[in-house]
Amino acid sequence: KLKASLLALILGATAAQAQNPLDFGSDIKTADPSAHVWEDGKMYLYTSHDEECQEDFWMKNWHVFSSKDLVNWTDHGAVLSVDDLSWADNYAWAPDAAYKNGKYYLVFPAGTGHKDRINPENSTKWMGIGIAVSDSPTGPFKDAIGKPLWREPYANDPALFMDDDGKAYLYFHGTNFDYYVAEMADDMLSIKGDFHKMDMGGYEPKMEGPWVFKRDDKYYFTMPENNRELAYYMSDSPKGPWEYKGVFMEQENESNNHHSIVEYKDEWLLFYHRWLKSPVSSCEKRQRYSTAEYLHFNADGTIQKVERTEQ
Ligand code: FUB
Repeated sequence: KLKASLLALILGATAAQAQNPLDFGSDIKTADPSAHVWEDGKMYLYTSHDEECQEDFWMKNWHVFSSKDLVNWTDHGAVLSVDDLSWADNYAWAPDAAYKNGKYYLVFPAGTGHKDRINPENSTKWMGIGIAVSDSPTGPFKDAIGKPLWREPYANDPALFMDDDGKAYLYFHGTNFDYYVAEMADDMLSIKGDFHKMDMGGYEPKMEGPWVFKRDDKYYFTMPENNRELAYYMSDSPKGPWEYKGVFMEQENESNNHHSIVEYKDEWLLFYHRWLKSPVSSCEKRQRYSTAEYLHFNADGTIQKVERTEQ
């Protein structure tokens, strides 16, 4: 509660209003929050959406939430669904967004088929990276190219980083949980050249959801190491090579985590998800909810360890 109260006080709300997990006004289960502050000064979260008591991450749509104070949130609903895609019918997993030249771009993983856990050679599942566009930060978004921008047996967790010079970079993790990067073309609908496997400085655990940000001319590549602990690397370039710096949030409940980091009103914030028991659902299992904490840096630019806020 302490951090939630501080969050509210600093941002001008009353402590009593603050909530963690974030209060979206319903018991909606959201995961993989990608946070962005656009020109109107509001915080926008682009999230994936778990079905009630989900089993196999069969996920069907993406939501957008916005807030002026990080306490009161508006759910703008499902801004894109796999039903809107001609090439996928499932796996609406972790999205990200970018703004360029008056348009908002949503990058997302989606796919089709099934994973056969007993006989993996019978699996038909594949996932690709799509891109959708809208005139509004809250959508609705429309598939911009009618096919995946990139397709692999497993291409997941795209992240878009917009550098100060206007160049956009797309990151994702591929079949072997390696990270790839490419610069986006100026129209944001294709890439310049090819994706390159990034040099992670020789330290390569199994990895998921990348998130890149820049602070004081240093680039930070952050990710859930082993899907769970949030760890980071630093570099002088958005394409690496990257130097491993360590874990800044420990794992919880031996469950996946997926996060984003953004500066807002001179504070750095970490958005991520927790697996928590619903106060109202009949589901016995923990389910995913979007959550936020402050992030603090040391004088040398390294990230201080973050503790989860109590419910
Ligand atoms: O939400 C579905 C998947 O779970 C994401 O793509 C991963 O990063 C993990 O959070």
